[in-house]
Amino acid sequence: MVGVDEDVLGRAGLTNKTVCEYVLHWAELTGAARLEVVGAADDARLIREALAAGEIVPAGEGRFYSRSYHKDTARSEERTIVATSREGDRGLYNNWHPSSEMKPKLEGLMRGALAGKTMYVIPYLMAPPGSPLERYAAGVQLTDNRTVVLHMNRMARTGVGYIESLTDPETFVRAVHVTGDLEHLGQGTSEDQRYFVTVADERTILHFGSSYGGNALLGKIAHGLRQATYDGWRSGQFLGEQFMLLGITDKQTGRKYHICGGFPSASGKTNLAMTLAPDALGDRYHVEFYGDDIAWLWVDAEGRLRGMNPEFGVFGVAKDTNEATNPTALDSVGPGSGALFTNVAWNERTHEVWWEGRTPEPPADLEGWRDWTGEPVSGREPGDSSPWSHPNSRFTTTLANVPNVAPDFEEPVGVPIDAIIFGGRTRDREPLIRAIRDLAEGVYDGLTLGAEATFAADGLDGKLRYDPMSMRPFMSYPEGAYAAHWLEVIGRAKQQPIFAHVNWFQRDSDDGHFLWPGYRENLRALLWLVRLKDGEVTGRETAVGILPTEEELDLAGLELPREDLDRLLSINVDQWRQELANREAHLSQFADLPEAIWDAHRRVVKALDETCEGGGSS
Ligand code: GTP
Ligand code: SPV
Ligand code: MN
Repeated sequence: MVGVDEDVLGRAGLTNKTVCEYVLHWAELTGAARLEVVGAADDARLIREALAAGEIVPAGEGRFYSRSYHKDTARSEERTIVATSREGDRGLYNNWHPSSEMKPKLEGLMRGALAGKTMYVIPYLMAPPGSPLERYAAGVQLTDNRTVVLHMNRMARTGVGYIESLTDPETFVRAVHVTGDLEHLGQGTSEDQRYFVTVADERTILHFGSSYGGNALLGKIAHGLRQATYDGWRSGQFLGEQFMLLGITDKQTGRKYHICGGFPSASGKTNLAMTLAPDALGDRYHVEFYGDDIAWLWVDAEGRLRGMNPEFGVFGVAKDTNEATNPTALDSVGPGSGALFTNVAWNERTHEVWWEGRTPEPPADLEGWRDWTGEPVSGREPGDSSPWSHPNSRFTTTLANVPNVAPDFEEPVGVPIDAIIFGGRTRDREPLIRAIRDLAEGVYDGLTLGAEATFAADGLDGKLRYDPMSMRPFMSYPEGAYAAHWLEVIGRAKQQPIFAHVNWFQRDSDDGHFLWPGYRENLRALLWLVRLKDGEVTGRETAVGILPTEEELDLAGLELPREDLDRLLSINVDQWRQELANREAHLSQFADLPEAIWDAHRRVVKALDETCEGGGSS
């Protein structure tokens, strides 16, 4: 016998028996006082309730703001676990534990945790309806947190209809979120109570101890990446990757290209995916936005590699978003957008929001401004230069709010993929772009993606580390099998995509300035890549890939110092030799790495050896 009124489910139109049983099981275990089935149709009411309860506050017309607990502002990689019943699923990065150990632990933490509280039931779909991958996309999140529901409504397609229309009523992800008593969870100490567990072989997600981002919105990272990656591997059908996805139309030729690619968290996916062409190239090229954080890739019956964004919204980094860097992002959070801001600075008098880099200087009139912790900035000690907004503060808005969203972004068939790029924050060594035609060398390049970690994960900012395919925090099965699955899935495509490694973050070793202006200018590198693929340019072969020559890169309207351009378009052989030695050690940690990847590695080593004695630039 459970305490809740079970009829609520039927009245909400939820008739799927398996779903109802799952909901009632967790209602009983958590001791929830009430059930409420919610989705996008309830958003306006939930906003009113959240405003009345002070969980969110107004932030301009039709926009809202909330702060998260100050020890709950980013993903915790340490506390994130993939659990299964198969020891063979243990990888280097997936923090594997037996599900027989983790499930009772999480059940213990969640037992009784919702006494007196409402359990919200959110049916959702991580795909456009009708997608060939729909059977992997359905889920039902349970949460005790109304603000989490508001985020889910923006980040995923939500509503009873998505779960009632399932062809196989059993194939939904069970996603349970309990916020926990945030002030007493010992975050970051040896007494840490938080656990973010994906029980991948049971398609069950159990997250305890956060109300923030990917820790709490379970459709996004936990389902859209960790679970999807596991499902894609076990079914042999698809890849789930932390990728942005964009389209470029050449108005002169009428050709449209689709490019997807992985950069680690807070390394530029949202900015690239939403980019506009630089002014000087805008008459010819139009860029369209499909997705900024996740892409699922598969090969269709005709042998074409296709990709789609399973998400419905954007959870974007606020820092440095402004009219110059990302005007489309600003438009997407404009008046009436329904956007939610988290952990930025907020003005209690005017309801404006501000974050570092929004304008060159913070607002001059300090009256009413409170920083992300809720403290008035006017009360700060002189010389206190701590940021007004948290470095991982974010905005949440729907894809449809992005002005250059592709007209076909909801097409269930996805889009054909022409190119796959990898990149990250690398202050030296990596040139602006190097293209790779061979599949194994492309996968090898992804596996050896090395970059500086960012503030999107607690306590890692600036740390140099390998982050395979930008999936290190989201990897759910062993890396060797992951590489083999990549070779297998992409290998099926009749038309192979071109690969490339890009780097917008190379710095001058003396004064530290970025050699490349970045943001909208990044399109220039991508245009060169698709021209290379089409055979319109040839580039320059190096040991680590094909680099653009200066003439091939369209630099119209862009002035760059000569030394910077030379550095951006060349490789330093000595640095690369050192890097290749590191890669050998890195790859050796992966069990069962396909021989094709080792062959690719050896080819690059050999090519570097033959480049020139003693090193220097090439
Ligand atoms: P997640 O949502 O965490 O996965 O991040 P993301 O990869 O989508 O990163 P995002 O585009 O939000 O960028 C993160 C930070 O990098 C922001 O502060 C951007 O302003 C900055 N950034 C993005 N692109 C560039 C660029 O081309 N050059 C420079 N210098 N900074 C950039
Ligand atoms: C990331 O950290 O890569 C994100 C944000 O996309 S979160 O949803 O918090 O994981
Ligand atoms: Mn991300």
